[in-house]
Amino acid sequence: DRPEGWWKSSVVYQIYPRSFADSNGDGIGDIPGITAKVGYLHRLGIDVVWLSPVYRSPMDDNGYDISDYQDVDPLFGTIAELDELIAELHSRGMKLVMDLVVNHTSDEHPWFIESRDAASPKRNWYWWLPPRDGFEPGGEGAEPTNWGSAFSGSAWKLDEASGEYFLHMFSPKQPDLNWENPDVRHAVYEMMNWWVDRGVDGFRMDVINLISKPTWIGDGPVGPDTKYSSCFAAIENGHRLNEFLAEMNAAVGLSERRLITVGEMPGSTIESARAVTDPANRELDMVFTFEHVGLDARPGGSKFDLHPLTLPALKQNLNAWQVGLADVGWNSLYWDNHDQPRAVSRFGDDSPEHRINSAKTLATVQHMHRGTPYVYQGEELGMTNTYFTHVDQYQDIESVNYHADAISLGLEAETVMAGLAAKSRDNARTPMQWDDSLQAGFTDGIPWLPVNPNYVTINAAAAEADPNSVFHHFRRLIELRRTHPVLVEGRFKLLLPDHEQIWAVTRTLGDQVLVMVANCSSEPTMMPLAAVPDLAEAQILLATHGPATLERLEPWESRIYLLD
Ligand code: TEU
Ligand code: CA
Repeated sequence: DRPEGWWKSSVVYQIYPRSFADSNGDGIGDIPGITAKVGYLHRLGIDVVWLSPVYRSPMDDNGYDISDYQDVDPLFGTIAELDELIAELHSRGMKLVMDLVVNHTSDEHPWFIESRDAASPKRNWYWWLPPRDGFEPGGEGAEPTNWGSAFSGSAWKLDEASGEYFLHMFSPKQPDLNWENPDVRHAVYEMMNWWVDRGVDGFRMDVINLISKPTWIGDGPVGPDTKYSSCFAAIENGHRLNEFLAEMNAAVGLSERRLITVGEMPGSTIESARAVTDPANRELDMVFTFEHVGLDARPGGSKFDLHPLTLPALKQNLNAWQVGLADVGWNSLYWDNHDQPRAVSRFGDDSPEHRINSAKTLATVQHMHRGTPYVYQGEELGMTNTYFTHVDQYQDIESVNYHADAISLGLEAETVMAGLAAKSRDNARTPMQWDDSLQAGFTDGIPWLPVNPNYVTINAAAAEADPNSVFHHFRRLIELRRTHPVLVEGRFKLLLPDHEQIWAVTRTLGDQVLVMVANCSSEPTMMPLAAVPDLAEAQILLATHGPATLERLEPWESRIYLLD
């Protein structure tokens, strides 16, 4: 029961299994824990669950390093328990999207273990290169190129036995697969079909625009505060990407079987996204762009190198993607995921005075754009960043490695810690806050990452009981999507593009017009009435504040008006 384009009107909820719900007291979330919470997701109105990896993994990158694509890691449960989760979701008309991580495997995957043997037929399933000309294996600067990994250090690791280096854009325990090899591609498609046959409704594809490597492999320009060049810049959006995606679509019947697909594409542009999401090309349904989540980092620098974000820059970037994909393809809409800091802390104001209204207003802004909204676990509660104060509190490989690297490069400790506090992925990975009992009801053991102390007031139980909570605001937005097709299909228009506080947009379908006015600042502001349609006769569909005068907007006040 997946009608054509069903995913355009769906709302997707991302679960990071390690931090969602622990059923057996080991302090790590698991699949039975998720199954027990499907009712909660159903009450929120969620259509699709995107499940971050639960496959067998050494957990070097919390499951994004896979050693068996067709088995569930015992930490998360069993294949049978995953089948139960799929059945539970399907019984409620909900769907499951698995996380497809096929740019790289774990170095403990049998494929890579075999590939280490230079004489094995699987040698060219990965990217192996000899030391740079004139260098001995292991010598300083002997790596084949000056590419740096996303998790610090070189993107090449020497394998002593064969005296050659292998490519790893992420951790050394995440060797990149060689997609030039048709045997690799067919093994991936076979695995995907196996999952679709088990009832999976689609895939979120991890860094899928990195799979096509360049024919010429050489040094790139070195960025600030590092001695490496960006491997992403050298590799992303490779020349065979569209060919591989079309081949995958045909081999797995992605379009034919109306599966939902979203490609995570660091460095994707509107142009590359148009090619990938144009239905005529039968590649993917939508992509995750990184442009809007890159605006608050120094251009060309690391994500931890903070840069002030202005509202016009944010509005205009999202607008460019609305305009760019208005006539072809489709947008994904997200503020948050397991790699990003918490939206209300980053784009809103998580102070006690403004947290709830800014979380609601960010949700309204997201849902008023044209595309499929993605809600990250806890975003519907207005969960905040975790504000760790010592580097030892961090668990994320990216954060721990960055700290060591930055300090060794001589960056000031407090600058580095401020960067981590603002951007560490652990901000999104503290356990889901279910209620005000010990450990927020996440576990009756010791959680793998500390629960945010604000769980006492910020938790699902309190939210569901409070009709004015962020949870019910999300629920109403999701409900509106069902009752008002204009919210799904309506043509998007940004108003007041340069206003520093107000985010105003319209959505138009036939003679129906939705108008959103949002004060995305912590100061009150006056609404230039001439800039919006006449709202005197309009009906308010959803608002953060009570009855108000048209032209005044309180801090983080937003309203959705219906004109028809
Ligand atoms: O993330 C891809 C990616 O680009 C992130 O590493 C991002 O650049 C970085 O975290 C800053 O936001 C995907 C997964 O979502 C991430 O969890 C994995 O660590 C990574 O790929 C490797 O699989
Ligand atoms: Ca557990």
